[in-house]
Formats: sequence, C-alpha cells, structure tokens
Amino acid sequence: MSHYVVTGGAGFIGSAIVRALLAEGARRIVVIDNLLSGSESNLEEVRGAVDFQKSDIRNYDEIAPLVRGAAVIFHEAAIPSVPRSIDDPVPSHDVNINGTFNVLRAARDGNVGRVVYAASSSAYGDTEVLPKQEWMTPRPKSPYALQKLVGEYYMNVFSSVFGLETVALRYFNVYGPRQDPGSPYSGVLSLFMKAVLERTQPTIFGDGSQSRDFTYVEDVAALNLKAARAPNVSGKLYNGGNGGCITLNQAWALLQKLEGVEIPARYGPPRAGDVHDSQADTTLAVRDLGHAPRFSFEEGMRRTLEWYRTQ
Ligand code: UD2
Repeated sequence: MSHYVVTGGAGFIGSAIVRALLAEGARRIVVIDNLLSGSESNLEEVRGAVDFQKSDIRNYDEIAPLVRGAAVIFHEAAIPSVPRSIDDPVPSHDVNINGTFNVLRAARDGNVGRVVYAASSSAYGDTEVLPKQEWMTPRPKSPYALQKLVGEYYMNVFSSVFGLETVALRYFNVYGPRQDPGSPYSGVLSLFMKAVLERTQPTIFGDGSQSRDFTYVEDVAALNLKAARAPNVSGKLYNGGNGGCITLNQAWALLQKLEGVEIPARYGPPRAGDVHDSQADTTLAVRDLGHAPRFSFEEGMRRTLEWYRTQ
C-alpha cells in the first residue's frame, strides 16, 4: 500500500494537512520534519497515527528512502518569512531551493505519484491590479519570494522534462490554530492574537493600509487534498487564497472588537521587501481543483482566537 509524505508535517500548515488526510481515512502518513520551526506538539493527538521521521530535506540520502513509492508528497518544509530571508539569507536559500530540489529528485527517483508544493503569493510582488492571477509576470521583492518562485519553476520543469506529476499552490497568508507567535518572524495574525490576549500593543510596520488575503489553514489543507487528486493539472500553478482583501488596520480592529478591548497599535517604519497589497483570484483553483474555501475572515479569526485562548 503506497503512502503519503508530508515534509514539514510538524509545522503549522503541514500538521493541518496531516489531520485532513487522517480525517479522510489515510492509513500511512510519513512526516518528515527537522523541527527547526515545526514542533512535535503540533501532532500531539495524532502522533500515534503517523510515522514521524526527524529528518532534513537538505539531506537527499536521508529523505530518499522515506519518499520511495509514495502516492503523494505534500512539500511544506521551508524556512518561511520575508524578513528572515533578508536578515539571514543563506539557510532560507539552502532549505527553500536546494531542499526543494532534493525532494523533487527523491520523488522522481522513487517513482512518487505526485508532488504538491507550497508556493507563495509573495512571488507576485506588487502588481498593477488586484486580484492577482496566475498568468501575471512574477516580480519577487525578497530572497524568500524568489526562492519560493524557483521552487515553482522546478515543479514545472520536473513535470515537463521528467514526467513527474507536480502541482504548485501559491498560499496567501495562511493563519489559524498552531501558528507559532514566538518569533519576530511569525505571521502577523499570530502576533496580533498574542498581543490582544496579553493586552499589549502590536507593532504595525507602515501605516497599516497594506492588505492581505488571509486564508484559514483548514481551507488550505482541504485545497491540498484536492490538488493531490485533480486530473490533468501536472506542472500547473494555482492560487491557494480565499479571495479576500483585509488591511492590517482592519484585522487589528476586528480582534479588538472580538475581545472587547481598545488598544491602539504602535506604528513603525515599513518593512523591507514587503508587498503592499495581496488578493487571490481563485477562478482557476475553483475550476480545476474544486477549491471551495469555507471560512470567512471573521469566522476564521474567531476560531483562531479561541484556540490561542486555550493555550
Ligand atoms: C509572505 C507571503 C505569504 C507567505 C508568507 C510566509 C506576501 C503577500 N505573502 O507573507 O503568502 O508566503 O510570506 O512567511 O508576500 N507586519 C506587521 N507587524 C508585525 C509583523 C508583520 O505590521 O509584527 C506586517 C508586515 O510588514 C506585512 C504584513 O504584516 O505587511 C504581513 O506580514 P507577514 O510576515 O505575516 O506575512 P507576509 O505578507 O510577509
């Protein structure tokens, strides 16, 4: 019986994919994670149902036997964060580009059925119009954005040249339970959640008018499962967003409303490499993959806040 592999499966998004697979009745799931930013606690209640392998995608010899013969690899392992890739570009380059190449090489050598890749909306950079559509010319503004774009191109080339089935999903600012707020590089909503629950001021870089298509993690996990099964999509790229457009000021205002508090945000200088506006056109993902995001921004925020409250 062939198995599923989730690289970065102990991370925030990877562990949500693991849960979605188990909910669908998957029997064999191998999680590959070096625990650099992931944590076994993200897999707590499903730990007995998965084969956890502490392993690094930078090491081909380690991962090749683990992926051999897999039905699908969900490739989530990465060093995320635009500012982190600027402050410390070598590790993110190595993991995001060389690590991704190793995963593809191991997939091809091991006759894997399909690779579904976690690409990033950062690849678009600043576009003249919104929403962003897959045909638009990429304009990466940071090492991270470029690295994730190289991964997409590698997916496409492994499909066309080696006949490996690949699909790339450009995620749009995923948020939800288990996103770690413990680092300055953490996703902004996890930092906002921490601030509102601790009654402290968040810092907003810029004037807060920048917007994001914040996408709830369970919608992204569901999309991954659809991308794993959809016919005739090899080598293609899809937006994995929700279609929304929420400014940081709106997001912080909503959290204050949900908590019933008034805490003015602190404003700092804009961040290098930052994209100003981001919103997904979901037409292609809906048409080809059956993408059907279920969570409105407010509903996703309520659920996420509830989870942080219990931590
Ligand atoms: C990028 C990608 C996203 C994903 C992510 C992984 C875009 C549009 N999105 O997210 O798809 O790949 O990278 O890391 O490129 N901010 C504050 N205060 C804080 C922290 C952040 O104001 O304490 C701002 C930040 O300047 C930015 C926004 O919040 O304008 C979102 O930042 P982020 O780090 O959560 O995610 P972002 O958009 O770089």
